[in-house]
Amino acid sequence: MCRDCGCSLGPSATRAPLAAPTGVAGRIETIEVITAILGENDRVAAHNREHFDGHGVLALNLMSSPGAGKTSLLEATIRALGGRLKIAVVEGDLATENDAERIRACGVAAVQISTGNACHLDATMVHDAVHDLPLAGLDVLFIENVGNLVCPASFDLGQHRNITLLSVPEGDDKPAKYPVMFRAADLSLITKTDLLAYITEFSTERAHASLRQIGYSGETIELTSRGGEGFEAWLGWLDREVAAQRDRARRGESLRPQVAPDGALAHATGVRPAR
Ligand SMILES: Nc1nc2c(ncn2[C@@H]2O[C@H](COP(=O)(O)OP(=O)(O)OP(=O)(O)O)[C@@H](O)[C@H]2O)c(=O)[nH]1
Ligand SMILES: [Mg+2]
Ligand SMILES: [Zn+2]
Ligand SMILES: [Zn+2]
Ligand SMILES: [Zn+2]
Repeated sequence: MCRDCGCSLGPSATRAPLAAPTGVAGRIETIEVITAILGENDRVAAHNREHFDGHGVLALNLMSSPGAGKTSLLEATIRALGGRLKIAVVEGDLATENDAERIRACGVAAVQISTGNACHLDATMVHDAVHDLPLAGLDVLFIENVGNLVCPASFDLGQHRNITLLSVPEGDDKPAKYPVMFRAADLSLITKTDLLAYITEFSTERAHASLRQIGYSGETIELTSRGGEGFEAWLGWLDREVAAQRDRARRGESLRPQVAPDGALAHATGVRPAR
């Protein structure tokens, strides 16, 4: 990605250590540190997005709780597209190379980020992962975030769109319980709908109502990674977004997704932002 940009952001060069001092002065100091980190994160995210825009690549951030079906969706999407769109994937997990290996087994380039104990991806991790990735000719870069229904929504990675998955076994009340992540979504996917026949407590009507209740007004698609009508609707969304990104790139425009930075503050300090 950064071959000709004179990038000086070497691996993890921008990550400041996170101190955790105590007391009021310590809290204020911690908030200042977090605010600086978020500012730095936004700068690196903008750098990533400039590269994506420069090549007309659509970058999508997939978020959900662990196991909601992000990697399965990607595997099924790659197979269904049959090479029609050129895809690369960044995988985020605390540990293992499992998801990247699953994607590579489908014939697509994948870079695994192992975050260690970090429960979300940040822009520097994504930058380091794609620094050497050739973007020319790529249509879509999927970034599969760490399975976590809370703080991934608080960090801009350089993506254009956020996609949040809600799987049937999780229950239809999850948007109401975890509103930050669902509110930040441009597209919500209700996944594993093949299980509706067995998990009869899940009501898709209640899931839609739960999304409306938190003020979500984006599109929602019900699907299973086993294929079918909903899956076709998802592929249609993807095609429209790829075309829209190419148009934006031609016009020299960009698109920043919704980010909820307050969540990062609360996450790292225990301090709730004032309402
Ligand atoms: N029945 C059914 N099972 C699914 C579907 N999608 C995924 N699964 C299963 O759900 C489990 C988790 O799927 P993954 O795709 O690994 O989920 P993930 O969100 O990538 O998980 P993490 O990366 O660990 O957060 C696997 O056993 C999948 O086979 C689906 O549409 N229907
Ligand atoms: Mg996964
Ligand atoms: Zn770089
Ligand atoms: Zn660069
Ligand atoms: Zn986190």
